[in-house]
Amino acid sequence: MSNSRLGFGDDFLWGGAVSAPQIEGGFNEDGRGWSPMDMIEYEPDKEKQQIDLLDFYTTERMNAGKELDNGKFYPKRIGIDFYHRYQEDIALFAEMGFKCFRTSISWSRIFPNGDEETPNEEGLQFYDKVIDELKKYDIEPLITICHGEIPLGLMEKYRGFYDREVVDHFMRYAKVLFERYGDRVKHWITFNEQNGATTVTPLAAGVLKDKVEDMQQAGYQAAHHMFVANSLAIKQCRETIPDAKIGCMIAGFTVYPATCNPNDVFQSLVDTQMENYFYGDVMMRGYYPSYIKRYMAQNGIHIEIQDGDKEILSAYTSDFLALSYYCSSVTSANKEEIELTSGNLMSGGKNPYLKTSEWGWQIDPVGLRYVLNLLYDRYQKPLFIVENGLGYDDKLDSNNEIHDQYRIDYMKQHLLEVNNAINDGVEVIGYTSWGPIDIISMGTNEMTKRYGFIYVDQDNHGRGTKNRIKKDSFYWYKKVIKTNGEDLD
Ligand code: BGP
Repeated sequence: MSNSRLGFGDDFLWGGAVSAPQIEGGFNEDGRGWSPMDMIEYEPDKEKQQIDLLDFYTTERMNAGKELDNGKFYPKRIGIDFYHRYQEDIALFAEMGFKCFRTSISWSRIFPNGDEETPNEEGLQFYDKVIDELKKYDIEPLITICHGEIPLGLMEKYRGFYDREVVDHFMRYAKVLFERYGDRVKHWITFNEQNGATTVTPLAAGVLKDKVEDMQQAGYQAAHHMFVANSLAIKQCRETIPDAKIGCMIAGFTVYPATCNPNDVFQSLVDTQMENYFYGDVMMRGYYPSYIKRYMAQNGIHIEIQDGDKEILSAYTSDFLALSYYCSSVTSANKEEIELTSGNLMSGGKNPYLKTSEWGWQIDPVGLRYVLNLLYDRYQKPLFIVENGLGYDDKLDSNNEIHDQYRIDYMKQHLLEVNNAINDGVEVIGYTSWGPIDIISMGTNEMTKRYGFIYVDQDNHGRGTKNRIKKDSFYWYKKVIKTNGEDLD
């Protein structure tokens, strides 16, 4: 590598990231309550397609899922059985030299219905064991408090985060986590991809569709309640664990104008404001930006902001901004004229300069450098890349091996651009690749959308030995970590 390359900092947090509903399984063990993720069934006719997750967010479909033995398969109920195999999996992460491992806590393991006064001790003990196992190998846990699943009980009794009461339930839960794990966990994220609250409200804010009349209105109100919850959690975290860092997280969207027509360029600014900046602005700067107030006024969106909320938002801003990044898109002033392709959380305009993954996500390493610069320029606080990777339908060869050079290429190109961003002056504190071990896909519910350095012998129907097999990328990532990113070949 050239000498002009600054390199990753000595404390750079290399590792991997997963979420509880995609990895754990054990859905009905040790007192766990229902999660909405338990109710999303596998749809075999939708192979290699994004399924419409939002279709599942109705009382009727949630109730249908409660009937056990209804003949349907719900992949997130079994995950990849991390609940019973966490020791083996963490040993493999340690072998790769992980400095950090991001996972979420399943809220309904701790408060099965969400509104109990006291937590479920058995649920707490599971995460004690996971955290202790990580610490045994000096792996820093990075805990997401809520990754796309609030207890189903809170969605049924209330309307998810649309209802203010849920903030109190969230705070009781968060306080329990800080008190229980604060001696060992020094890095926290409040909500996964919080910018989904206004775009995929049922999923990100836990709102059942039949419970609200106007989902857009509900989305903005829920987003506000989640902002308040984020700030109150920061306050609580600072009181309980003064030496911890607590960040917020967004899905990082890079949106290019389809042409250099000034109208397209302006549209890309508007899309960036709505999709990226709005959430970062409130949680990193501590106030509602003017463009969103204008948007809400023009669209008849009225949100209730209680006395004291504005003060809380401005007093407790996040220590770092975490982001996921997978792909970029293009936009235009005439949106109906652009061809769409799928992407993380939502589809976007196709870019003729980019290739796509098998699932249509546009591969754009430079887009990562771009969004890192954009966000750092704006907030001047550390950034943490907590998701990035390539979903690929890996196949075992006749020797039971997987030669995933395509994944190595993808990650190498992205890490070079992270390094370029660092050279640009951006402060990046870590990189946790998405799904270091194959897990259930969030957006397709498939097992065959594999991101891992470790293959899991399990198919879309949950069949297989569940044996773990190291892919070529396993050894590659081990070397990357060992050389602190110096050797990316
Ligand atoms: C993000 C989610 C993750 C993860 C990832 C990849 O939006 O935070 O949970 O799954 O996307 O998406 P998918 O699993 O659909 O490929």
